[in-house]
Amino acid sequence: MSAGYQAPKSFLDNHGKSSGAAAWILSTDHKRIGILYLCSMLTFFSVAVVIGLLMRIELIAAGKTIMEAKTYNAFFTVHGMIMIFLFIIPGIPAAFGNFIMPIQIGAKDVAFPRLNLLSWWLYISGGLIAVLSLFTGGGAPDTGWTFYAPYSIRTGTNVSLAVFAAFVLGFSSILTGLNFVTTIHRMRAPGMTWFRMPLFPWSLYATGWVQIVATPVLAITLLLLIFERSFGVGFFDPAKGGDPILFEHLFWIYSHPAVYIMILPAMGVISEIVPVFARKGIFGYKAIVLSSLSIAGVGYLVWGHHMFTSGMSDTSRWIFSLLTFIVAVPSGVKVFNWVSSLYKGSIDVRPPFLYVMAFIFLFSIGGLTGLINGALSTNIHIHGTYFIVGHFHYVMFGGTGIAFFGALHFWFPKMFGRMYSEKIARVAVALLFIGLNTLYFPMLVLGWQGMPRRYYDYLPQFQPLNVISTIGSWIVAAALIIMFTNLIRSLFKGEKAAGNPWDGTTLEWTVSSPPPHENFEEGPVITHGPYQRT
Ligand code: HEM
Ligand SMILES: [Cu+2]
Repeated sequence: MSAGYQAPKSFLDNHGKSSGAAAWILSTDHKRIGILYLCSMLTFFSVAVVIGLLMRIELIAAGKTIMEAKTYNAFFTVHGMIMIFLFIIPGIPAAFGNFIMPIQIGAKDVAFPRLNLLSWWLYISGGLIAVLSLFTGGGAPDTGWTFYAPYSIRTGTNVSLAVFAAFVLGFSSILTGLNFVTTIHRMRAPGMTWFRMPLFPWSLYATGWVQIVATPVLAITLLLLIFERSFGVGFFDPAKGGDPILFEHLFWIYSHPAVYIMILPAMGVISEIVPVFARKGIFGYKAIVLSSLSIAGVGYLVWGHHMFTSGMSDTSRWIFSLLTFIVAVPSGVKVFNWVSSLYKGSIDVRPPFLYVMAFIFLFSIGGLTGLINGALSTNIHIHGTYFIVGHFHYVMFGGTGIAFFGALHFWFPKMFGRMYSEKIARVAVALLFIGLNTLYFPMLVLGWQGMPRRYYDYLPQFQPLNVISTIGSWIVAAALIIMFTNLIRSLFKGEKAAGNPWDGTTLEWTVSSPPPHENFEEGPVITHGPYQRT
């Protein structure tokens, strides 16, 4: 319900009237905040990609190639921290959720526009603190993004500040979740019942609850770690009677649900693109909604699958393993529904749809290798190897990253009012698909053969596959450069976009591109489901 909503009038709340830098970073307009997030996230992402490329160059040959072992340790830590906390967790909700979701539900803004701006400020502050941690204290942290005790307590590097950065970023995430859950409860247009709501807001709703419920656990864990480092209180340090396994439990009680914060919005994006380009409704709308909700419900119960080799009873091991298999079912349901939606559709293969195809393939490899991790016997064999690195890159980059760039190509005309070259976009996504497989598939094989993760060196027999993987990283880099050049160029030179360039059916396609101040000339009234074509 948007009744009673008053457009803020002050300079602080300037809804997109002025274009100075101050008007941007002080704007409470959800569309501007979405673009702020998008630009800042892509900046951090680019830095982390460069670090990834440097790591891959180090790994092109056995022994020292371009950096010291200690530098490599700092690199995988910083790369992981940026990719997780500054790119993939805020990711789709903060950029596209902010810009698109209020329009999709027929609202003028989110429920708490000022809180929304605060979330971005916390995000930027967290990012800057993380950068500061690289150059202060003992220098860049070298623990891996997981900050496992007891090493994280003893290392001389600046773990405390890095952990504090993650703490601040966690607050940003919680506030975004609160804001979106409230918005979706309170601000839907008249007539938009729950089951007339598009699937992207549904996915953000499920994600919002996970952000609210799980992230405080991370905040507490990180605070305990800071206390431990500052005052030696002895929660996690075995030398003081503490328990390092406790840290792992607390960490994964957040960080497994966090993978749903990463993947649910991605699934939401795919569920929007599929019906538009298949030119028919979505198959199993309610099944998709329920699978999002059940992932958000059961996802808290499987964290132990990260700790099968850390020492726990056989009973808890098989229970965690069983639950892991159960939580895979709803993801399977979604893939089934997307593919069924394409059946007998008159598919229009445009760039956003190519991202969907890439997503379904890459995410399936990520998901199926996840089952190999979830099975007890195989887990023990591949624990701590490159198989894990291959698996999570397939899920995070091949899944969420691809959905992020798919969303960018889907909503770019809406957000910026310009079209990009579809020909160049096709080249970029094809190259990205080839590059990702060349980069990450060898990692699965290397891990299976026993190459451990987080080392700057390896046994000589692992060299050929490592060379292939490094070549893959250059193909990915080329694809990203082509993609961004195409998009940035079209910001200035692209053809003007119509209100509904893809023939979509949800509300964002009923307004101009970019959408007007406060989104709708007249508040919409909803009379049917989101993907109905007449
Ligand atoms: C061009 C793109 C990328 C390249 C070349 C790359 C490469 C690498 C390499 C070489 C490692 C270290 C493996 C090890 O020694 O254990 C690594 C770790 C990691 N990467 Fe990437 N990566 C890329 C993109 C991404 C993306 C998009 C994400 C997530 C969204 C991501 C998340 C991570 C994480 C979480 C780690 C683990 C860090 C740790 O062990 O603490 N990477 N990556
Ligand atoms: Cu997990």
